Amino acid sequence: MAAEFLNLPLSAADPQMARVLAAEEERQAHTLELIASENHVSRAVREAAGSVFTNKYAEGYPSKRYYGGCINMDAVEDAARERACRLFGAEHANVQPHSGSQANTAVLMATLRPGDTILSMDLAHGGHLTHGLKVNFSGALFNIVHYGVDRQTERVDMAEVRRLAREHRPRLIIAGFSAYSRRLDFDAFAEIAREVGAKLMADIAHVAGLVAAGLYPTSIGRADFTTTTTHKTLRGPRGGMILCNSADAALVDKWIFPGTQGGPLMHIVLAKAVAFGEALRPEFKEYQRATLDNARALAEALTARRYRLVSGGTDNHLMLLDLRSVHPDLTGKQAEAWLEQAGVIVNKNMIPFDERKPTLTSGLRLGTPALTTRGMNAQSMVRVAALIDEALASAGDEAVLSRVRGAVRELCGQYPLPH
Ligand code: DSN
Repeated sequence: MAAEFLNLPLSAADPQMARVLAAEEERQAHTLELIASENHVSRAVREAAGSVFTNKYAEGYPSKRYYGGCINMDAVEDAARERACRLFGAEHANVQPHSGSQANTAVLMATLRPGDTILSMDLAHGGHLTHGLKVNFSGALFNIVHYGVDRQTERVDMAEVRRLAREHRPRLIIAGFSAYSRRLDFDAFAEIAREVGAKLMADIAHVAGLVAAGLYPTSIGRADFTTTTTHKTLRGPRGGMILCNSADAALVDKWIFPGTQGGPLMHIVLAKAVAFGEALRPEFKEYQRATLDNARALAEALTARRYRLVSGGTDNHLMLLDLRSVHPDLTGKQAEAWLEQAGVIVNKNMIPFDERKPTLTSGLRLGTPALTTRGMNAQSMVRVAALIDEALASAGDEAVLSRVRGAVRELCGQYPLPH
C-alpha cells in the first residue's frame, strides 16, 4: 500500500512550506508588481504547470523519444510547437528550453566555435548576461564586442552597430535586451548581418507578447534565430523557446537536446501550449495594447513629477527611471528597498553611462505587464506614479512608507489577481 502522506494536501503534508506558499500568494495579491519581466499567469496555465506531466521523462522529440509512454507528451509538444509557429508566423519552434538563457546557450553553441566573435548590446546599456558578460559562459567562451546606446539619444545607433560589425566581422550579431524602452530595427540588423556574413539572433524575451500581438516589430523573417522566454509579456509559464526557419530546425533541435539539455520539463511544455492558446485569442491583443497604453501613461505621469526617463520615454512595456533627476543621492538599491516596504515591487537597474556600481545603480526599471493583467488602466497608472513618488520622497520615514503601503493595499484590492 502506498504511503498515506502521498495523498495529503500540502497544508497537511508540509505545513511549513504551505505557510510560505500562502505568504507568497498574499504578497502577490497585495503588492504592485512593476518588475518588467514578471507577470501573473492564468489559472489554466498554473493548473498545467502543477500537473502530473511533471512525472514524465520525454528526452527526444515527438515520435522520436528515448522513453516509452510518451503518447500524451507528443500530443502536447506538437500542439505547443504548432501554436507557437502560428502565433509568431515562424516555420519551426523548439519549445523545450528550460529558460531564455538555455535558449540562448543552444543558439550560441549552434552557430559559434570557442573564440569566435559576437557583437551584442552591453549589459550596462540594457543587454543580457548571455549576450557576452565576462562571468557568463558566453563571455568566457567567445570574443565579445559590444554596441551600446548613444550618449545623447540613449537609443541604439544603427550606424555605430554597422561600423563595429565592419571592423570586427562578428560571426553572430545579437539584437535584444532586458532593459531598453525603445523599438529595435530588426530589418537594419539583418541587413548589417548579411553585409558582414554574420548570423543574426534576436532575443525578444521582453517584448514577445507585444510581437505576437503585432504591436512591436517582429524579428521573424529577419533574424536567423529568435529566442524568447515565455513568462514575461507573453504571460506563460517560466521557460524559453527558439523560433527559426525549417532549414535550421534540425540544428536548433540538436543543440537543445542532446546538445545542452536532457529531459524537457513536460509540465511546463503543457503550460506553454496553454499559454500560446491564450495568446492566439483576440483578447490577448487587447491585453498587449493596454500594457502599452499603461506604460505610456506611467511614463507621462512620472515625467510630470519631474523624473527623467532614459531616452525620454517608452515605446514598449518598460521604462528606466533616472533617480538622479529628483533624488541625486538616492541609489537604486535604497529606492528598491523603500518601495518594497511600501508594497511597490521594482528592480534597481543600471542606466546607460551609470557612475554607480551594478549593486547600487542610479536607476529603476519599471514595467506594466503584471499590473495590466490585473485590469489596471491609465488612470491607475497616475495613482501608481503618485505612490512611487511619495515613497521615493519619504527619505525612509516609516510613517510615510506605511501610509503608502495602505494605499497600495487598497488599490490592489480593487484589481484582484487571476485566481
Ligand atoms: N532576468 C530577466 C529580466 O529581468 O529581464 C532577464 O533574463
